[in-house]
Amino acid sequence: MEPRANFSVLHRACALVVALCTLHLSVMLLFYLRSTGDESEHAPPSPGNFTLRTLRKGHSVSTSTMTSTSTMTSTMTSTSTAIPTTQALEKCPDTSPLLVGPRNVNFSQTIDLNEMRQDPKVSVGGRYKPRECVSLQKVALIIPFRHREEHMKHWLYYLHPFLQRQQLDYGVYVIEQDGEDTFNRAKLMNVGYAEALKEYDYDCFIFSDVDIIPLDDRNTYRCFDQPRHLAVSMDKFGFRLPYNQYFGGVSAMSKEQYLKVNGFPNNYWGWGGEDDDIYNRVTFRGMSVSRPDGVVGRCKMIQHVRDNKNEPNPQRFDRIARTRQTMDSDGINSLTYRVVRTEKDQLFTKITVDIGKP
Ligand code: BGN
Repeated sequence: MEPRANFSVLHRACALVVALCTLHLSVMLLFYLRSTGDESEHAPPSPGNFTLRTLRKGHSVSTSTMTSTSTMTSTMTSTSTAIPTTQALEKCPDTSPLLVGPRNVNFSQTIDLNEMRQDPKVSVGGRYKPRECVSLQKVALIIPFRHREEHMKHWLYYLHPFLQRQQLDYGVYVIEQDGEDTFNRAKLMNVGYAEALKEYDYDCFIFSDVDIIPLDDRNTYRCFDQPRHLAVSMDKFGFRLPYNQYFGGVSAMSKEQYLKVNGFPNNYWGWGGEDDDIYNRVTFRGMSVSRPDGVVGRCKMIQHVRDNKNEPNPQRFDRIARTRQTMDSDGINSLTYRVVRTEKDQLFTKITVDIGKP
């Protein structure tokens, strides 16, 4: 009996050793498998994973980089629950959803611009761009100016909200003629074009009198396929065009259109004719004038007495008869002036210039 009992004890001990070995092997196998899984996470990542990590580290990826990298966008969408995402801004729509249509304006109310100056959306110099989308155009508003502070207040008061509802990326440039010599509206327009471009890569220019306020925000202050006349239906003219070729008050030209006509003429001193000259330039370069309809294009002019030193220019008839001969040598390519002073208000940039005299 004794050897049998010994054999049984030995058998049990062996079974225990085998069980322990199996357990040991299983545990080893388990650790091995887990460590292989971890390693695959640390292995050189696929482009998708790499992007995700980059984004996780720094959330300050610029918008433009995000839009141009499609893997980034798709990775972000699929893991959007885990990562705070910075939305890529889309282009603004052709028609802004913020438009309200016809609005009344009242020139008898006292304007206080200080509240408007507190608006954090407008940055110094009268610059604005929408936060909700990327504007379709970068628009510089050029306003020739002298001694019209009251009109300027009204313009700023009505136009800033108007342009913002149109979702434009814009800047306001008031170009003041220094001194008291005869006024030259067209030359100040050329100066505005040149000065605005030194600040920002504008692609559209709105040339506006300081006293004209549009009444309907569907009249978009932007550029079109053809040079655009915007002040088409003015109260002063019974809400209609005074004549078919009229291109005064407010007009819009893209950089390309403007350069094609060599800008405005520089030698119209005093009132009248310079807008007819640029109209001629437009047609001589094979372009036509586009306009909004007479309802959308309604606008009001602030009544005022004629400015000093802006008497009707007696030479204007002769000059507009010669546009074809003069337009290549008189314009943005022959512009000379001297900046006297630049002032940055919260709502506009005012550039005072010496443009000489007749
Ligand atoms: C026109 C003026 C324009 C002016 C409009 C509206 C001339 C040129 C000689 C025919 N043109 O008569 O400059 O914008 O009236 O006021 O004077």
